[in-house]
Amino acid sequence: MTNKILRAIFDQMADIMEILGEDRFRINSYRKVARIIGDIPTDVENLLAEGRLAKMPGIGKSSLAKIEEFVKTGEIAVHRELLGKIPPGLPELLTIGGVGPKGVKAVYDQLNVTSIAELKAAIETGAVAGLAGFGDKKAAAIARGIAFLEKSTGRIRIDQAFEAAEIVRGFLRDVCGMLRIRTAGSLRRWAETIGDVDILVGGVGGEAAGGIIQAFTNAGFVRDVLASGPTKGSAIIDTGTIGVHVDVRAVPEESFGAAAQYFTGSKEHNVRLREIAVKAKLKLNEYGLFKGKEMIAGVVEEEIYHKLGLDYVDPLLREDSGEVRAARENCLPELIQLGDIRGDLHLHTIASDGDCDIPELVEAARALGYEYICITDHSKSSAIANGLSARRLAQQIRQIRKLNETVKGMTIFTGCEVDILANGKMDFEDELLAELDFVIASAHSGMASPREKVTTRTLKAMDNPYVTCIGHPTGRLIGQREAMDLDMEAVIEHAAQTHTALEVNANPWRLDLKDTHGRMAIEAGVKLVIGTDAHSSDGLGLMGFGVATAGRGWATKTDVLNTLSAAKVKSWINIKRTG
Ligand code: DGT
Ligand code: CA
Ligand code: CA
Ligand code: ZN
Repeated sequence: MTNKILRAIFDQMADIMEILGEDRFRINSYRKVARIIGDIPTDVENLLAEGRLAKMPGIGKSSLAKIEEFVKTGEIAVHRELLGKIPPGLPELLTIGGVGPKGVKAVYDQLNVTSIAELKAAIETGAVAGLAGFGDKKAAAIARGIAFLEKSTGRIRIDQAFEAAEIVRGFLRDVCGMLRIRTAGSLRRWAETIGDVDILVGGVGGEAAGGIIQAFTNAGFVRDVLASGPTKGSAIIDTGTIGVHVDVRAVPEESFGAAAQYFTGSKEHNVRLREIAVKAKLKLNEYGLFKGKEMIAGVVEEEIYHKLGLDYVDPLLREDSGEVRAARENCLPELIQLGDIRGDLHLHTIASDGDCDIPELVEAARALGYEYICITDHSKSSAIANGLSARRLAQQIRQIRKLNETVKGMTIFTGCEVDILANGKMDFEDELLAELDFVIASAHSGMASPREKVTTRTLKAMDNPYVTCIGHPTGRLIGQREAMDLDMEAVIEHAAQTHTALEVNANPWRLDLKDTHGRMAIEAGVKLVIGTDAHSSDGLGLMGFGVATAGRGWATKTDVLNTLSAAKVKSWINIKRTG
């Protein structure tokens, strides 16, 4: 946790110095320290104690002193001084999508803007657009960023929520010993954003429950206590990067299943269940299912569903979108599982903007038990991502073919994440695309264009016989950038017609297609591809987010291309190519 806090502090010092127009060299060295600390897997405190931190390249004497100071005192004096030099509202401006330290410096220096409210006002008067290097387009983009921020306040990404839940669960495991601990709420349903994290501790009542709640609210990671009672505690915990609202509830053993059911929600799903209970002259609440005074279910969640005449409903489906009826009629889908995935078809290497080479990705895939991977670096128009030229891609294809001769137990498909250009054409000629096993077509620019334009461009990309799949179809970045205004029905219909798969991008920033769109696609008979879009070997581990998102869209194994064997994936691709 120290690593993350330090990383954030060094980054913030660099930001503030940039706003203050200080020495570029020092700013860069702080950024570098931030990156190094953020990347090392070992706790900085240990490295420091063992004297290893001092030997790391990029960590100079003065940075080392600051890190030591933080470990000893919990803060860095220079950091506090820097914060004192700027108005308190400025750091918040940096959280607006598309506004960096340079932008903050400009509006602060030239318009004396010191808060988001003032920035909004300055955009409305046209003052921001009038600044050198800004203009109407940039001002409008900032306004959108602010609107987005205001709308999304309070909800966090699922990976952030998981991280918070892990911190609290680890702590509770230590405090509670053998007791049962379960995550509930939207996190257990793998919702794409999380309002707060709900955790249940089972098997405790009376004073023991109060003790557990108290231990939680007194824990070192707690920043603010919102409520603390005999069975429930609410607190904002510090994950090192953000504050996360976590609710912990202690429930007696005989009610553990009922509490899990109740607090997993969704509220709408629970309303449906209670209706069924009422019709059967039963009572359902967080303590159990009751017939008169007699409790007929409560210890295990499954039993509650069964006693209501329902099949057990996977938490992923508990959104009141037809699952209760399907549970009554024994026709719930058999959801895709992580273990069904046989390969990852969206991976970047050092050839474009990734951190690993192909052999490293092969090893990471092997560790996950995969049978194949596909290398999909960026194409030439993605210049900021160091996209490959046609020549470099041709070279990579040769390299992969050679590797396939020596690598055992893994098929490496040749591929590319090719930009869809503004006119819907692909960033490479068909002849080159024909050399690839698997082609992802993705839009990386012009995402704020009108509906008609973004839709037409996507449809046109699917007309290309070599395009296997549309990557992150809407281009959204959760909490940061709106989805493209795609006509999703048209996109899905065209995907079905052209035998083009649609990606469920597993990166928790994207989850794109999202659950409801995935379900529309499946109903139209469109194949999904779940890809991690990994830029490092760790990135392959994100697959679970994609599988859960597809599952929330009612996906079964057969709906997803990369549950097939390598040979079958290949023949599926060839259906479109041979027309
Ligand atoms: P979130 O936190 O906004 O991402 O969504 P949830 O679903 O985690 O909602 P939360 O934390 O307010 O409550 C957790 C679960 O507890 C919720 O899914 C269902 C249950 N619950 C809470 N309040 C009520 C209520 O007033 N009525 C019913 N039926 N269920 C409730
Ligand atoms: Ca919640
Ligand atoms: Ca809650
Ligand atoms: Zn990608």
